[in-house]
Amino acid sequence: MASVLLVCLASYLLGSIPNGLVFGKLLWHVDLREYGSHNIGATNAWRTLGKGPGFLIFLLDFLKGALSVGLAEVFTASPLIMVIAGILAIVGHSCSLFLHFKGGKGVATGLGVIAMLMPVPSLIVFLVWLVIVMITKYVSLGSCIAAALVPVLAYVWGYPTPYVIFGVLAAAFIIIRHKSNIVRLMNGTENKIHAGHRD
Ligand code: NKO
Repeated sequence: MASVLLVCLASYLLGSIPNGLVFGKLLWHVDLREYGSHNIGATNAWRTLGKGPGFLIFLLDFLKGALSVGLAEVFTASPLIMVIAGILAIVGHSCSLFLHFKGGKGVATGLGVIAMLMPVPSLIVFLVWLVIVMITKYVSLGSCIAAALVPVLAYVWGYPTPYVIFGVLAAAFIIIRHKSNIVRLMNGTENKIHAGHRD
């Protein structure tokens, strides 16, 4: 029981680490919340600071999700706790303890989570995201469609019900976090991605 509580706490705390904000300020002296989409995620780091910083923030945010599920696997060996740890990492990223419960949109952390929970579907989800982003240049569109695909693939691949439920919850959460992007997409005012542009 103690290990379950510790894993849950660790996952939320790991998720809460605002990599984009911390490293943006530390390495590039830029507060990502003041530029571009004002988001602290990898996309806004790429947009505002450049490709290298964008990739670094993606990697660090991805690791928060992967590590949380990995810790749950090692310390509890319970698929249900792995799923809960994944959700807590995503929620931590978006409702960070260190940012007055604000934060990012949960995409890179979510990919880290599903890479551990369901490796093959996560690869497909990533490839779908990549194709959409390359064709449309809208990262948010890619993220929302990719997220919606997670529960579908979890079901098709025959994963246990908690994984499918996780997929539904994570997709809904991520899409809700993209509310302002969706409004911009519908208005035709969403930013197309290009690297290293501060506006
Ligand atoms: O700044 O509002 P913005 O335009 O930055 O950013 C919108 C964007 C926010 O997300 C990010 C992270 C980008 C990471 C990209 C690689 C991951 C692609 C895989 C997507 C799969 C997500 C499914 C997770 C379900 C749990 O969208």
